[in-house]
Amino acid sequence: MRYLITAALPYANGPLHIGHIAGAYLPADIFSRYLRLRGEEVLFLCGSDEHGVAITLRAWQENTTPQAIIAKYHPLLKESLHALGISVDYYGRTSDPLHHETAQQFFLRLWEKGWGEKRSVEQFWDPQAQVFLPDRYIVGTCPYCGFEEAYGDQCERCGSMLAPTDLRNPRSRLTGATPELRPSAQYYFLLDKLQSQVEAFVRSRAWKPNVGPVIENWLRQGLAPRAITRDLPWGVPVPLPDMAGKVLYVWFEAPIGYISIAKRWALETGDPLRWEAFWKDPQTRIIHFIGKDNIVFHTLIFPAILLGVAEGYTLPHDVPANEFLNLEGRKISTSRRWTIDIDKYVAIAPQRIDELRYVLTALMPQTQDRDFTWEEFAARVNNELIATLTNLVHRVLTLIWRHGGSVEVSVPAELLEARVQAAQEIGQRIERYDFGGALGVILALAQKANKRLTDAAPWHKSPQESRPILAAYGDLLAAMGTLLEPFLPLKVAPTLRKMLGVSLFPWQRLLSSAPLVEHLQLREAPIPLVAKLTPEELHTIRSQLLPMQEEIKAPKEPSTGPIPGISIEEFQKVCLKVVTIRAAERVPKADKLLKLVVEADDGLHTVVSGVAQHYAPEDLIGQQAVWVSNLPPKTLRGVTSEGMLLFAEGEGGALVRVGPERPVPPGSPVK
Ligand code: B3M
Ligand code: ZN
Repeated sequence: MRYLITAALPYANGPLHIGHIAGAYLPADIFSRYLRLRGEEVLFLCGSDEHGVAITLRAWQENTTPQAIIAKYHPLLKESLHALGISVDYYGRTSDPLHHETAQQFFLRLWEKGWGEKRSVEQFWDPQAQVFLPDRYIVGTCPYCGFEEAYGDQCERCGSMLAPTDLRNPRSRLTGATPELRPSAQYYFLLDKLQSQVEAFVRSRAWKPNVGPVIENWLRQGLAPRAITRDLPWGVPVPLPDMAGKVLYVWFEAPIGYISIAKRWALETGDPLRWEAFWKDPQTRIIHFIGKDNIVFHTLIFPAILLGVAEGYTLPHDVPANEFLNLEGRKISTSRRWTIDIDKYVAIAPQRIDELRYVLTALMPQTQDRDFTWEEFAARVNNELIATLTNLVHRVLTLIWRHGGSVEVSVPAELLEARVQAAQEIGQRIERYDFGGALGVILALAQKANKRLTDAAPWHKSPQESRPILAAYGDLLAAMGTLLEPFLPLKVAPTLRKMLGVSLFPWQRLLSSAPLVEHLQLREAPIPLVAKLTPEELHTIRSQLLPMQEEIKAPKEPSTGPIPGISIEEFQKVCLKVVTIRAAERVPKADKLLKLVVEADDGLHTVVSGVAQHYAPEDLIGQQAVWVSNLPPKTLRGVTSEGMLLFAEGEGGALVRVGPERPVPPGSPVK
């Protein structure tokens, strides 16, 4: 069987974090490696998603260009995946001219086929920033529940889906300015006309239990026409003369990257048409690994595009989306710096990559959100990877080494049978995308073998007596060298094979009860597969990766001494007001500081707040806070702060904004 495996194309505007890896890249890699061992033809593709509004706006906010941002992150993403052993065959990018051309052809073809429609729509324009604002960059009052800080696409309070024009009192999140409605022409993809074709496709597949209901939900609401062009300066230009200055919507063109990257790969192999076997042969299975937030685009919209162009493209065989991985009980967030970035982990712990793969597989959010904690990381490494797996291998090999380094392998039939069954189950679980479960089977196998070894206690016996005991383990250890390969391919599996002097077996061999090896000959003294993870090493790793964790470990002691009392008159000298935060940005070269512009009853004021590690600027814009207004001005890093905003100190030193329970007019006194 031929397979095209893809993993979500990461946005080239930030590093990869552990959530991305556990969500899409590691499952795609384990799956690909397993298929290759089974002898299947596999092409595993990925690449950078280099367009979209997030990159454009970030460039705008940081006073740089989208090109500068992708020039930094495209190589970083590629290197991070490589360092983690994610075995992509080709890593492409959507700024590739071949991608632009391919996406434009798709657009034109849909238009030709009658699936498109040009519509004039009114869109919000930020007069200060001189840009059309994407839906999420507009806030205003929700028409359903009255929440004053609803986003242009959704109200976070009542959950209603919104269009930005539904908002009362709309404001730009970029500048705080009142946006103006301006007419603009956009192309719509008439998804509604393809609903029955898409439904027929969806019903012909068996989806993962966490994916099917999401799809059904969208289908129930009905597929609605969607704008597939945008007024943005950065992206794939719309290939029509009357659309100058507009680009294709990123979610329209990015999935087409799976095709254009296959074309680029084929070109580089010297066989330019080779990609067609992966995209146009119905025998090929196409499997997209993604996170749950991308489900609709991969199961409905992209298939609709493929159906719409009607050029013989194969529809996905499966889209095994994962849920989210949280970090120490909180949602991972790059902008709030609550994250473990892969490039940093790789730099700090290059010798511990398989360990990270192990833990991320064990904690993979396959059907529900999971939580990564450093405590669990250490426990899994020490108790499972070391105390179980490494210990088994080490005990057996050390004894063999002591007895001269070689042993004739002789395995009771029931142990061979147990290995066959385990290999079968591991394969079946991988095929069901239950990677954590598959790894669990290997661990259970090692646990049983460990117990048998402890019970037999060969180290108390003479060489003659212990030899047959050790001989029974040869087959299992040789099998482990291959069973572990999809999961721990960088250090653990290859080291084991090297120590045993065996190579990778085709998966098929593991499914037959014929012994894998007849004789084991160790060439060098065995070393532990995984070195013990000491508390000191763990401390070094985590303190460099997540500085805030240190605060969690040692919470500030509440002061216990007597609190000097003040009179009510003294307290009333403090002038507290509710303000609305209208603008927020980082203070350059200051990790902790945000410069905020707040609105009070007497106009705008600038306040510098030490909360940059707790809030992303855009999350504060539009929020209300309590302001101490009559402090003397203070200059911090060249910015003069008028007064200060109040934040509560939560668990672990987390700073939490203090504001009124319901919105009040800016400048309202707090008494
Ligand atoms: N760039 C990744 C994300 O949503 C998005 C995936 C595109 S896959 C074609 O984080
Ligand atoms: Zn609402």
